Amino acid sequence: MTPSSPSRRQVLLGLAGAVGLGAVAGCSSTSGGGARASAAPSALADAVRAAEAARPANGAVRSLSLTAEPAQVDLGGRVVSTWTYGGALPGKPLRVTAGDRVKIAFTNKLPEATSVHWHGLAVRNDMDGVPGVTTPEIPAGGTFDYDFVVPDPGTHWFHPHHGMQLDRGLYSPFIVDDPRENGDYDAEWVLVLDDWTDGLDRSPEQIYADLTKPTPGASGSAGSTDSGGMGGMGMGGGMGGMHDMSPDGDVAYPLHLVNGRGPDDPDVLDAKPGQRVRLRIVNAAADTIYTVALGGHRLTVTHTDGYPVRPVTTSAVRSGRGERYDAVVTLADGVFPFVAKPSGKSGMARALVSTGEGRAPAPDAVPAELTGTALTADVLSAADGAALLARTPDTVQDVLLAGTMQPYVWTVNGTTYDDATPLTIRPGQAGRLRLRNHSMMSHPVHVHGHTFQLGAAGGTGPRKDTVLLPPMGGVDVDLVADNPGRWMVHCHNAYHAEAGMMTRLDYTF
Ligand SMILES: [Cu+2]
Repeated sequence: MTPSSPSRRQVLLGLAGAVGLGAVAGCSSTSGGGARASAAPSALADAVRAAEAARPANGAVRSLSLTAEPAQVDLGGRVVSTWTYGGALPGKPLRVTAGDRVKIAFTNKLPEATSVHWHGLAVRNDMDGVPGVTTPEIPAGGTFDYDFVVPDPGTHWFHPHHGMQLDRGLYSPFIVDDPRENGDYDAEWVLVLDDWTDGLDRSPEQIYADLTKPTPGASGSAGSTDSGGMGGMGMGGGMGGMHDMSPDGDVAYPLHLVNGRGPDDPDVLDAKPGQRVRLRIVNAAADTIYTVALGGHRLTVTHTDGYPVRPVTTSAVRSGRGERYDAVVTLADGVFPFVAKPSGKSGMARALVSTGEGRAPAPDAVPAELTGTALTADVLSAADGAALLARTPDTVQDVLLAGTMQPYVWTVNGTTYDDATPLTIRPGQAGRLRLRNHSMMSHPVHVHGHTFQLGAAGGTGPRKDTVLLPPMGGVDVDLVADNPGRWMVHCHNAYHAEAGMMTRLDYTF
């Protein structure tokens, strides 16, 4: 029941007193430890308050409640005990309008501490839900009142930022409507993808323990993490066969889900032929990249990570963990499989789209749309008005990802999070992060509190908060330091993050 490694927990707890949002969070500053503090607490807290006050608000206040709790869920014929938001899988979507101030009364009914991170929302730093860095962890039985103005329209989601809890059932969509968008479609569906083990096989904590267990005879020693070139490549044999020998994930899951249902008893989405439907596709998986397609249809991708792109029509979309893609589709007459094929892994997840008569395709039917080249974010362009203003970066910093399967250690800039020296930026600066993958595994890099633009600010790349780096791949991303705080920059593979592949972007004053 201890989700985090002792060392990281100690660092995080130590940071709680040291990093300086104490004045906002109501903690008193005590002892330091871990990564260095780089801003006076009061300056940062003042800046966070000022940024919130300047955030465009529409005056509406939405009071919501949210509970994390153990529950039994039906995965489509298989009932398991897991942890959920509100007893549902996925948790019921939260839906608000950009500019709303939301007050979310959160109750933790889990048997251990947790937190809620609002993935994709550039909220005030002290509501970002990273225990010990931005927000206190919420103990078992505890409550916390989240309170922030929602800045970013689009398809987002929320999940814990605590140990391996994300790989249980703790995830929900967070849909933010754009009052300026007229919505040229008849209906919309949220499709949440997930890789599932809890209650069917090992727990996420056991998987993590197995991954990090020293393997007799393995080459390398703990801490030698810069040999990244061979990291993860074909080294699964010693891991009890759990590794799929693929660069796209470390864990073989017994089940893959769309909207909490396995392929044998899928979610059925009803519509009428000819209707235009907006699909909001959220990859909530801890370790799995999915390629998604709707049999018999082509998808017109309109957004990624909540931001509009110039529409591109494609047969399939490849989505890394944490990414979101919105697509519009005009539905034909019949019953069609919406399939999410896990990259490099066996099995598949699906939902059914039903607009009329017809027999449901077999659970293992693979739509022809999945066999072609799937769209990835790098081919998308920001829609008009969605790009950052062109600026020469004031600061350019490297984010080098490396690591190995044996030992199971994943690093940013040569260290695990315990020893990280944060990236830094000053308020108002334009920053460029040179994301470089020096390993043979893919990594989805997620930046909290900001959306970056792929390529250069003012260029054609899409705005995103999570970008999937292929093995040995890289991309430059630009962002604007308009949301002061201490922000996580990390791999959104939950196992890699837990094994150290995290750093921070700290504002300095
Ligand atoms: Cu990773």
